[in-house]
Amino acid sequence: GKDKWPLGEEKVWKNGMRAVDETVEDITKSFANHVQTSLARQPYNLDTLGAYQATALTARDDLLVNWNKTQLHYNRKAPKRAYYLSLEFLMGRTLDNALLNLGLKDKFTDGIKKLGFSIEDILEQERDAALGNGGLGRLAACYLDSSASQELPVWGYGLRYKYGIFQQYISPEGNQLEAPDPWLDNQNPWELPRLDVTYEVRFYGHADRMGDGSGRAVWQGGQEVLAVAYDVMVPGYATKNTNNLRLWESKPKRGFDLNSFNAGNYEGAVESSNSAQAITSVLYPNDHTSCKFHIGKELRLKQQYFWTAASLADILRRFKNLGKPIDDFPDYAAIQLNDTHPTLAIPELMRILIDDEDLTWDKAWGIVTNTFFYTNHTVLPEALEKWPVPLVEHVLPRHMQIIYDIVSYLHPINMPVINVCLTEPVGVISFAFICDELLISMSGDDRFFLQAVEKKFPGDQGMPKQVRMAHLACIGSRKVNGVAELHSELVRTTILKDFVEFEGIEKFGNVTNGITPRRWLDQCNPELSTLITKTLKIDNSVWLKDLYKLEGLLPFAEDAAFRKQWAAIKQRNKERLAHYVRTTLGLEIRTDAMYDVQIKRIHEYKRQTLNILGVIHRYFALKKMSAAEKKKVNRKVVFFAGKAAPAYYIAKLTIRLVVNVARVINADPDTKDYLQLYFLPDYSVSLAEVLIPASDISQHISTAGTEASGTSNMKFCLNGGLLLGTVDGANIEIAEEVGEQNVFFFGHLTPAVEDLRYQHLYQPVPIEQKCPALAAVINSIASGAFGDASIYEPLLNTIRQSDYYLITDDFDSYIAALEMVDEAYLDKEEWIKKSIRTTAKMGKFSSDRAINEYAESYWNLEANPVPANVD
Ligand code: GPU
Repeated sequence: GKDKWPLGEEKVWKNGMRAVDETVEDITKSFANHVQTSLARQPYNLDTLGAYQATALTARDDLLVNWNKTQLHYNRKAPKRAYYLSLEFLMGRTLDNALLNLGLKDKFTDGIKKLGFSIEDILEQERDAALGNGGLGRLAACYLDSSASQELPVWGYGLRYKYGIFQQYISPEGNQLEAPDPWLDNQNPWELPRLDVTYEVRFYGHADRMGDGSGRAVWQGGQEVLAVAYDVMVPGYATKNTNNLRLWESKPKRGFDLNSFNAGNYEGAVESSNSAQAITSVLYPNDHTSCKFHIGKELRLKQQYFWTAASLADILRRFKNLGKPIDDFPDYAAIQLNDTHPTLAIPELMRILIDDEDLTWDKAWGIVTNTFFYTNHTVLPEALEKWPVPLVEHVLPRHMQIIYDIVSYLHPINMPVINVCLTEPVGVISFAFICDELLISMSGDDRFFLQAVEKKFPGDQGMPKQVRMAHLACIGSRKVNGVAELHSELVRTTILKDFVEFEGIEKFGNVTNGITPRRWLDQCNPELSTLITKTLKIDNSVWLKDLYKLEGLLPFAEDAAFRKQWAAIKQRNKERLAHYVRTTLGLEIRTDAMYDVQIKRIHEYKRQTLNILGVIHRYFALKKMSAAEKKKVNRKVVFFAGKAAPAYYIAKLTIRLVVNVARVINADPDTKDYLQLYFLPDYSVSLAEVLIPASDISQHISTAGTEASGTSNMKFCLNGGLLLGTVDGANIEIAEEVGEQNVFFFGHLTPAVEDLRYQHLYQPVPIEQKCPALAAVINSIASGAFGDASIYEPLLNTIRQSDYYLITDDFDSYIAALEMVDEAYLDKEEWIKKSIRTTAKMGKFSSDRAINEYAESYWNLEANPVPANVD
């Protein structure tokens, strides 16, 4: 059978099998061996990068031993598996995390030192794997860590982008500049190419129905592209279980067209090969955008189909190896759709079941709707994915037929999967992606789509019919969930309201997001982790897997000696951040101040504008103070970081304003001892790991009802930073846990938002009258206090005109909340108590809790620990 050793002698095999490096000597031996053979280098000229590579290869061998055991174990037991389909996995660095999860950090540190290197220097050599935009992609990474740590058989499926999220530079004028992120330029030790695991994926061509009433069709012609698997090991914490993340690379099916080549048409010869490679060449940097802002972005649609088709083919192959009847598929596979990006998996599985497996429509639909689960991550209307029907018809003719068939199958309930409104207004006016700009930059392929639109809707200025992916994902899934209580309620009552009515409320649930405490405490804040372990008097592997154990810290809030240690760690984390800023930007920042941090994608709804306007307000208040008055104020350093989508004009202006306000404030001798402002460029997972532990207060100040959950709020609180926020997303649940007295809330509540927006349009009140403090700030910008005023006009106009995100409504209460923060901070001891209590109550926000909810309530999945003796 398949469990037997091949031919030769079992003893010889067993002798040859590698074990996990257990001793410092094993590690140094393996390191030296990799230097000599894998890297082909000499020890005497090994630089730090080389040392990183040898360390990574050594750790990788350990991961692979566990990875192999895990796959063997799963294959033998054949449990139900879950698959997490995400177009983004924002993994960050791997080495430190791998060593901590393996429990080998200390031994590696030791061994590396013996070899003449420092582990800190080596860790700094690694580039982030930045295959994601923000929260959605980082959530996927946390869920992989928790799945492995909870010993759940979960595989991730994504794309192996050659270029991750762009690198951000800030020009001297304060403009964001984008550069490619060639993260694979150094070899990537964390992936395993599986050049033999490939699938063919078709695009275009024609789909002909069989005409026998069966609903079957034959899809032929067009372009065929190869998907090649790359596996990334995902180690669990303090367990052998090591899961897999499979990323697909696109490759031409045939290298190049030899006929064209021989005929001298060299460009033509490689054209189709280039178009195949383009599919996985770059991550789309537009967070929270529907196709409305990349109209006809055919390449994005091709990415989505390429990835879902390859992943489904792989999942089905694995299922078929079990030899079970196809009807049992949902008992062996649960597929989680991370937002609507993988929704094409629904018509794709229908296609396979009907056209290839010859099932009836009813049977196929039954299997599909028991297999998929859909997580929604936003209710912002402009962020809901819609694909124009002519584009889908062109790229995926068979899938368009199936989508139409789904519509008519469900016709009795007449669900609006297809948006038949041709003249839908183009988004929220203040959301300043300029469609025309994007149309100009379209490729040849995209122009085909426009011609098709023109043919179908001659002279029509409006949009063609669109497939609403959230609706398709909803009807094709077993369950739908939002990512925090408030958000899930909004999903039920707004965007999917009709579906709740037709399908029943039971289908619509909530799983509040979580974060992995391994990376977001143990790894990024080692001193705090050590203090917690010492204080709780339990092994860190216990509380890091049961985060509710942090409650044991509560009584220590009353312990002055403990508070002193707690505060000293925060102080050292500030110094670490100051050191980072000194070495990367050459700037000297003070460490005897409150650190106030807002780090996230730049978006109007997240309201970085509110924050910068508040900073300006504080600056002018300081300017008016006497020296004696200033002595009494709280010193503050404000940090911003985050990327703007390259075409998001207003977001880019926001960055420009922050940078120019910083220039003025930091140079003003009247105020610079009391208020400093920094925009840290090129925000990343690794930068977050330095910023978060240093924060006293962080800002999560979205307009109520717009931030689905937020996850950095949880990270700050876990590290003892307090929260300044609106009554939105997971902020609400954080306050429920830590108590309202330990958070700073302000602003209007969700139910008020709609009326306020209506008033802005139909009963506008001048800002001078409505909010004089804000008017003064805006006028200062408009009169050139921070450089050429005309530049900021479009940004200021978003507030002066429709003010869709309620800056004018929330400004006064925001300033009041900032004052409460200052007042609270002046009482140092009380502040530290709040900080300790906050960390102590973060148990709920472990991604272990979240992933277990998915496993139990949705996937029906059980833990499968890999036994010690598996071989
Ligand atoms: N989110 Br939609 C993204 O990061 N990108 C997106 O395109 C969409 C949602 C975020 C939400 O904004 C954030 O509130 C949430 O915590 C996160 O997804 C994970 O659910």
